[in-house]
Amino acid sequence: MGHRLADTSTPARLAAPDEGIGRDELALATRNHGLPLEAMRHDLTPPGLHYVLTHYDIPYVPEDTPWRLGVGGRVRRPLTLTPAELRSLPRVTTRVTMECAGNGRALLTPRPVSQPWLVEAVGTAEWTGVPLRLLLAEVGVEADAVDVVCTGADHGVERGVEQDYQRALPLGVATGTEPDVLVAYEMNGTPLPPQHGHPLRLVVPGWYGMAHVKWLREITVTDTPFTGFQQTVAYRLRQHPGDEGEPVTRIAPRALLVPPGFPDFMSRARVVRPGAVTLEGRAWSGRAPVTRAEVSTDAGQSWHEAELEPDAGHRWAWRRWRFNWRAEPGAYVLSARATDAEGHTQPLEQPWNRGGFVNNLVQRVEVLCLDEESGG
Ligand SMILES: Nc1nc2c(c(=O)[nH]1)N[C@H]1C(S)=C(S)[C@@H](COP(=O)(O)O)O[C@H]1N2
Ligand SMILES: [Mo]
Repeated sequence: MGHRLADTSTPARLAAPDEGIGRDELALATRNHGLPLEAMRHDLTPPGLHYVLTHYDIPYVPEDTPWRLGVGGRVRRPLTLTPAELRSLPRVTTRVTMECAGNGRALLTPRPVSQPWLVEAVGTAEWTGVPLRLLLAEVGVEADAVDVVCTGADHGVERGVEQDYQRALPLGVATGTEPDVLVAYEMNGTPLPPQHGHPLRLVVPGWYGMAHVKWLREITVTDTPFTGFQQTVAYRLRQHPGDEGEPVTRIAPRALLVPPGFPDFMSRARVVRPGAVTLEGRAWSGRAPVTRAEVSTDAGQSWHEAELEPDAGHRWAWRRWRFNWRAEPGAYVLSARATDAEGHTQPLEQPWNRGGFVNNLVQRVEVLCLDEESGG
């Protein structure tokens, strides 16, 4: 007798054709939260409005908790550092748009059952910390090193596998300078809040959220590719449960609209009055700089060039775009589409995979333009 965890080979579940969001998805959706899209007006997402995703529990780390970051494995001089010691090392601040790889999942058919994001799993912050490459240079990586495994302090069970949250970066990414991967201790100039990884987290500009390990306590250099759950079971693009699948890495391009006008409480559909309506939004890509944003007012049948705000040099952050729309009475579906310097853009057909990852299908925003100039 005794209790056992579920079979470790359980694949993630797909919802049945007419199955609504269930209690398990609701429980995730109330713990984790998205960016209210109107907050995309801010260049930097204000505290508390940045999206949050945590697989297990948020660790309780009061101020007087002695925290140690170990750096070891295939290195010549293993190190243990306190957050205070990290703060005395050279610091870098980078503005980064972070997005969950599962963003857009709940819009897929069939729907993979997991955190049911619509399109709001994104935020932009300035992260301050020590470049990971400096720490790795300090410890002296052995010649046979291949992966840098990052371990968080949170612990849980996922599809039957009990685990610490762990993700690896290839050595070349961990020691790269384009971008600098950071061991961050500040978000927007203040110590990390609990939900964003206090006291230390990894920040990997341009990569989907799963790589940015929060509550970072251990960095381990390995001489074999890391095969942990979050690397080889989760976060892979699979059509069938048995596929090996491609790993999820960098953020695919996406543009979103700041919702125009005002909302209907229940449907969230938008209402505008006839006349000039300035549409605005954000566009980003972790693969190459965004070079183009387009807008459609007819559900993606025709596209118009939007004006991208001047490049302010924040390569890893979203860019604002604007478009002047002349709204006439009627019902519309508004969309926006980003293209980056490598020509990656967004599809009009859903890019489906079993995990519901990297779904950058163009957004659809239903808008009703009223008949008269003034409402009642
Ligand atoms: N230790 C730990 N790090 C983690 C996670 C986690 O559950 N545990 N979730 C990851 C995922 S899937 C995402 S999308 C981002 C979310 O970061 P945020 O909550 O700061 O926005 O954190 C990543 N880092
Ligand atoms: Mo995520």
